[in-house]
Amino acid sequence: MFGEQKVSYSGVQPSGNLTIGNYLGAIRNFSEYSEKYKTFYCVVDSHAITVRQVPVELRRRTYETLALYMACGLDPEKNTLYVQSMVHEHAELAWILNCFTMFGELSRMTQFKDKSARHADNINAGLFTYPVLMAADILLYQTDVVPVGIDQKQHVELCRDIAERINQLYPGTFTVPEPIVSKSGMKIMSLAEPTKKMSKSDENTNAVVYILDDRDTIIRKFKRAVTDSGAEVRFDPEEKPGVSNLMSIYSCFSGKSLEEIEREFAGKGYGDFKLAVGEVTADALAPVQKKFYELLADKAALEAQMKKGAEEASWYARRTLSKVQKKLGFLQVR
Ligand code: ATP
Ligand code: LTN
Repeated sequence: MFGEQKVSYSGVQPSGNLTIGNYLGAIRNFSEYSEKYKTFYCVVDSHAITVRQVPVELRRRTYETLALYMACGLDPEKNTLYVQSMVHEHAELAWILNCFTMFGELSRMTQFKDKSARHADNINAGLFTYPVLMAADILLYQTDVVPVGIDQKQHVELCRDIAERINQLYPGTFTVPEPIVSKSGMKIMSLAEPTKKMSKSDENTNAVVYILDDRDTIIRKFKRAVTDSGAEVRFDPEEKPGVSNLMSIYSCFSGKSLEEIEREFAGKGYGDFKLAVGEVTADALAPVQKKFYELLADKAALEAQMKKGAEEASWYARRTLSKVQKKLGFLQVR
């Protein structure tokens, strides 16, 4: 809550090409709050360097992620869209929150366990304290709701614990945020291993549908998707994880319920179904892609947006940071 206004906040890392998992689980849901909430959506480049990045690619993806936010329907007049490293208060509040976060809490984070297994040669302190920077992002804006995919729920819950701990010591410091996980796009699975999350950092690009894949690629990837034995299009994530994942994707893009989909494909084979999933996905992404390429062609306009977004965000961030510093006993002699 900032004044009378409720706040929605979320972020996406510019660490790879964005997938339909990022789209359905996160970005598509951001605009739901644009009308009634004060909304902040951030390109979290500081989070991205917890795993090694190639500088030219990080730069390119930072532009691309901002352009994708806008192409996915986030109007910069109604939402504050900005880049994390351009607002230095994030790093400053993160340090303070580090001093209120326990080693044991961070050790329990599943993303840390997964990522340190995947990047065993680079288990840096930033990877470990990643959720603290994320808590700083959220708490700086006195956020009420955080729309994320299910994999990020644990981080938002840790953020709540940190906020409550600080509020107990220094009452009224932070709004305690709530994670909002959309039901439909909760967790889109890999097309090759449907028990694993579809992830932009997956090395097998055939397992992942990117928002910017062209129509033929999308249709080919779905055609090749792993399905289950049998031939029945039925939703059963335990017994039929492959088909169920495709049904969720089809449902998200077409707006049809799972029952409607079962009826639509009763008596038809997996081939027809997979083609339909590919077509509906390609149709839904086509306008997003068109808008994206238009926006990306004008770098100067994107940079102007980054500047404007960072100025807007800084105003809010400065107020919270200065409030926290005062409460903690830091001098504010200017
Ligand atoms: P990485 O592969 O680098 O770990 P990622 O694909 O998980 O990245 P993030 O930038 O960490 O992407 O996530 C951005 C947002 O997209 C988060 O809210 C996350 O929960 C959501 N998200 C990511 N993948 C999926 C998925 N497969 N299904 C639903 N939501 C997802
Ligand atoms: N950790 C998140 C990205 C992220 C984020 C945030 C999401 C960074 N800061 C604040 C919501 C709110 C992820 O998607 N991996």
